[in-house]
Amino acid sequence: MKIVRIEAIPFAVPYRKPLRFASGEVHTADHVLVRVHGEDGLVGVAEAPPRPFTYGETQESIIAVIDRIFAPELVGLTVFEREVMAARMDRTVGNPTAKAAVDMAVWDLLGRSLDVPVSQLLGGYTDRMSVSHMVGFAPDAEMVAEAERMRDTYGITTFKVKVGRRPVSLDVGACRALREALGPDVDLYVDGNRGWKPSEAARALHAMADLDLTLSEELCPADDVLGRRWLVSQTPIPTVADESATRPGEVTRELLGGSANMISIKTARTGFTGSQRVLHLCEGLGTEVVMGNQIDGQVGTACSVVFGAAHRSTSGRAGELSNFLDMSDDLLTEPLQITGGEMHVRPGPGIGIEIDPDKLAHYRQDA
Ligand code: MUC
Ligand code: MG
Repeated sequence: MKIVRIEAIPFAVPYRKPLRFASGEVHTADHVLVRVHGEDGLVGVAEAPPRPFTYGETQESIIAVIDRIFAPELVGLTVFEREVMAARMDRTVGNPTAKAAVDMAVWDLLGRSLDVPVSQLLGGYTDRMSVSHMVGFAPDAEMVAEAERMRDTYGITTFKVKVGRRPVSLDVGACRALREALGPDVDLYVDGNRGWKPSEAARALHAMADLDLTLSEELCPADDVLGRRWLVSQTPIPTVADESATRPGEVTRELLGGSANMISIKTARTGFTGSQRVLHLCEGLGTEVVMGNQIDGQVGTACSVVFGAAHRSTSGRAGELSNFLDMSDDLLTEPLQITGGEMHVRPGPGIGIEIDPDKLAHYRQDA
């Protein structure tokens, strides 16, 4: 089936409560809905979240690169020519979330045209994932209250705590308050979004040595090359590369350079095609992975669970699938559900979601 049209639609949904972290904060989901139209009238969808503080993309830049470069390169190809699509999009450097959304919308269209769920096309390992919730910066008591609410309401027992503030003691205190309130049975890990220097990160990890942290992610910038390598040698906690490892070459560099020993996979930046490349590279190297969150809305979260559930090594650990809960609304006809700490893949063809036309009309920014 041929692709006849690709649309990039800006929309904006306010957050009830902003997410704050070392590299920025998000108050509104000002994302781009990508719709790929097939010649038989079927439409595939996905969303691109602009993260200027991580990838340099904005809502406007995502729309421009899709409208001006990717759509003309891809219209006329069939949904089976995804390798050609990837090669053509890769002629343009950067723009990871724009490329990823186009890729995933094409997979959605492929699944719909075959009447098969994408999760089964990708690997079909299981139909669900455990959920991990990201807790952003706030006074300690608010961070604790949020984690307790997520545990009591949704059954979530894995939490990623944002760290990377100065002074370092703020984050150490927050992690300690969370561990004391939640007890030994929850999994806690930390993500610094490059906020600390290597020496600060080492000091913080030392101060938190009794908190049984399971992972530490991106505590300092990738450009602190030797500092990051030294930090890995200072801690028994696996070091996750996230924004420093956004494509296979970067994954290889971080791992072989000794600056990380685990990788965060985000469908929002590598789509389904690129995420499989990263996953298979990690499997080949014997490296663990975690499904990360690009502060996705429900469309993006549905993509994460589709990919995460499809594969053995991504479904074996809680994926970051819950931060859409802080949005005031979303675009789906049926909201995603988290129960008993788990999210299921939707059973329908493609990604398994439908966009509510009234909600899209209400939140789109170009009408
Ligand atoms: C994360 O894992 O880092 C915050 C910034 C970003 O790019 O993604 C989020 C979550
Ligand atoms: Mg991260």
